[in-house]
Amino acid sequence: MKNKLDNNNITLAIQKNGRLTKYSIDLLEKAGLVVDTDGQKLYAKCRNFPLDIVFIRDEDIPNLVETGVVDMGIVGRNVIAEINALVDNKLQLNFGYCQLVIAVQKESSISAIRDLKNKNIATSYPRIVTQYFQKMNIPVKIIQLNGSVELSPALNIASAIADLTSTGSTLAISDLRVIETIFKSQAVLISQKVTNNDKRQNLIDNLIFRFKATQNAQKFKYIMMNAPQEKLKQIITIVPGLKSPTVTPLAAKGWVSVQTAIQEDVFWEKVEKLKQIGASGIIALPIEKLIT
Ligand code: PRT
Repeated sequence: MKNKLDNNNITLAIQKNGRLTKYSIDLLEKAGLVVDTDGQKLYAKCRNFPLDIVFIRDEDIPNLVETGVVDMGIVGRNVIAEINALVDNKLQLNFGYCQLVIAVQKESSISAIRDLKNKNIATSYPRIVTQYFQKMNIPVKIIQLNGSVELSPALNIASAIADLTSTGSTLAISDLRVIETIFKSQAVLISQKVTNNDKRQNLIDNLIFRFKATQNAQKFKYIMMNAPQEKLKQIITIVPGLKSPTVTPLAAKGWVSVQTAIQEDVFWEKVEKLKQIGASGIIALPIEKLIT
């Protein structure tokens, strides 16, 4: 694999086959990077940026980044914390959200963390869980399992589990109930702590800049509307835009067209207000990139 990569290119490791794979590729595409894969999905080349992508199991990514075998990686925060990898967390990526929770059987008498004193806890995350219970000053016995952790209370292997959850359906199906959330995670972009190569560092910074512009764009919509000119002041207060809205007169007397950026999370609330004061013909468009 290595000799197929171009040494002048920076390398990004993403999960080979799992929950983060599609989101990671989507992120590259949204940032305008055209990726040619060899079909075997071991590595891919970017056609319009000096970037090679390698597809790897997610638990191997932090070490490869830490040791400089690859320049960057996309991986869950949970994996970095469990491995205790010394890497730079460059960007939260807003996907791969999950939580590491302590759960017990629904009918268990255990209701709080302190009830787990001297009990067995099954988990695939022994480091994070050990640290948590040490911090809480509660002695427990950690049973490390690499799969099917949710079955361990029913099999009498453990009184509780510490496992990742996103929708909660696996816990529900296994008749387990959450008593505590001990770690929150999402996918992050990581790079080596120190790079002595300025050229590579420039490329890394450039790539991060593109990802940020893509993320910013997703937080906003571009909005256009017709409005009575006399309401313009009120409209600017509701949707001030990045600096201020673009305002152009309409052929219809006393009317203007207002164009501006609006934050996605307050979109409906603001549109309601705009309608109430007389704005009409409101059109909202996605923004592809936003450089602030
Ligand atoms: O296969 P590979 O070695 O690459 O790793 P993997 O098997 O750990 O991969 P994968 O794809 O399962 O997880 C990759 C990353 O996705 C994790 O490291 C987390 O950062 C993130 N993630 C987000 C999750 C979940 N959500 C998640 N729900 N990882 C695992 N789960 C599992 C959980 O362990 C449990 O078995 O999903 C089950 C519970 O899901 P819900 O939806 O029923 O709550």
